[in-house]
Amino acid sequence: IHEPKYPNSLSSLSVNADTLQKQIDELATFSDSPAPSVTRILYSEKDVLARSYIKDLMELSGLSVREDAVGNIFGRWNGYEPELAPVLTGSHFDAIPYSGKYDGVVGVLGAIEAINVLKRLGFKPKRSLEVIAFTSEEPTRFGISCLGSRLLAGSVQLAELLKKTVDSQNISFSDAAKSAGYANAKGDLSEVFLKKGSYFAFVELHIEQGPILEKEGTSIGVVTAIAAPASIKVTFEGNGGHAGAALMPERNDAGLAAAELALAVEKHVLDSGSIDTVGTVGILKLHPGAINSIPSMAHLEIDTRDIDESRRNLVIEKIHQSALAIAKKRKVILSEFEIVNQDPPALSDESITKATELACQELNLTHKKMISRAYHDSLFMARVSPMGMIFIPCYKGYSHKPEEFSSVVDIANGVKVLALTLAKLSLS
Ligand code: HGY
Ligand code: MN
Ligand code: MN
Ligand code: MN
Repeated sequence: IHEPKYPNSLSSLSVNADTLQKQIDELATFSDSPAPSVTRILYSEKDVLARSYIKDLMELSGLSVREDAVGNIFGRWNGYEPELAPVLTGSHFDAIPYSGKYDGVVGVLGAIEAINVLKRLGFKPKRSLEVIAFTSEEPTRFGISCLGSRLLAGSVQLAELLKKTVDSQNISFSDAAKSAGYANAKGDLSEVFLKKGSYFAFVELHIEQGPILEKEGTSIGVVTAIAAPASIKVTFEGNGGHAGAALMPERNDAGLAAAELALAVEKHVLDSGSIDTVGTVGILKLHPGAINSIPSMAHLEIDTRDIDESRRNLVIEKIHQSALAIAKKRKVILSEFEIVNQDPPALSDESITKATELACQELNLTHKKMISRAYHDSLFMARVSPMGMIFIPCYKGYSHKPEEFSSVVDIANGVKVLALTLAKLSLS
């Protein structure tokens, strides 16, 4: 009865762009910082509101909704061969402090709209199509990036770590999860793990977060690989003391050790000789944090990435050597040097990039292959499923700040390409 039927009336493929924009704007109001900035932290009240908003939209689109123990949200449209591995698409909806409203969100709300597009066309999926909204792609609350997708990818290490992880207010991961309605997140998180082969394909729609597509006037980026991210926590401890009375030769200022290490990070990154190596000290905290007290403790968090994993690892090694040398020279204690994550890069699967390129051709949209310098849940989904990503242009490449912006036309293009990519994969 069911003939595999690829949408052939492409001209009638319509995205409800205004509605989608309204949804993006509405989701942005669930924020702990004032507009135009967005701050939405894992398991906060605003995060919970965003979750119900997304689940409601999934249900309105006729998807059957379920959540796993940490709150990854799935919405499923059953195919006519429901025993086949489904095609999954989605992104995240948490937002780092004072960021924008498009990062992640475009790939969640856009995925639901892609399903709507296909339904309006009368498309019938062979493989089931599923939308996912991932839990905590951003590392803001517990210092762990891609928390939901890392677990889906079967990270035993993370499942163990989360049993003892606390946030900066000393709230445990399981208590935070419980407060958001995920009481099962206290036990064995291995139930979140996906078996390899659970999904036929995973596709993520996302803003580029870089300037290339906009600058070149290209509509779609077809991602071929995702750069390798790593993050490191460092703490120096000294004696502290009175900012007036303690003479300079007597001091071992933990804050100055941190300042020196921050500059060393920049130096080691620049010394790699490649423009693809980047490093950032995005967190630098001094204790006790008083103008007239010598810092007795300094805490840094370092983010470093590269498309070349071994080159990035060399930078990490050099940062470690510098931390040891600075501690020795400044007579402070290096009480913590913890590599929180040191992830390899991921490659897209050719079957998915091909489907996306074909979709662009059919839609007459200009496109180019590119790498992703930002990381995404796709980095981890690639471990359990063939993976692909679709990028759309964003204003000046701005991201992780309130000025982040993608036009409604670019978003609609992304949704169309996603819809056709899903259709192709569903029928294969
Ligand atoms: O930091 C990243 O690359 C991502 O936006 N979370
Ligand atoms: Mn982000
Ligand atoms: Mn993102
Ligand atoms: Mn005093």
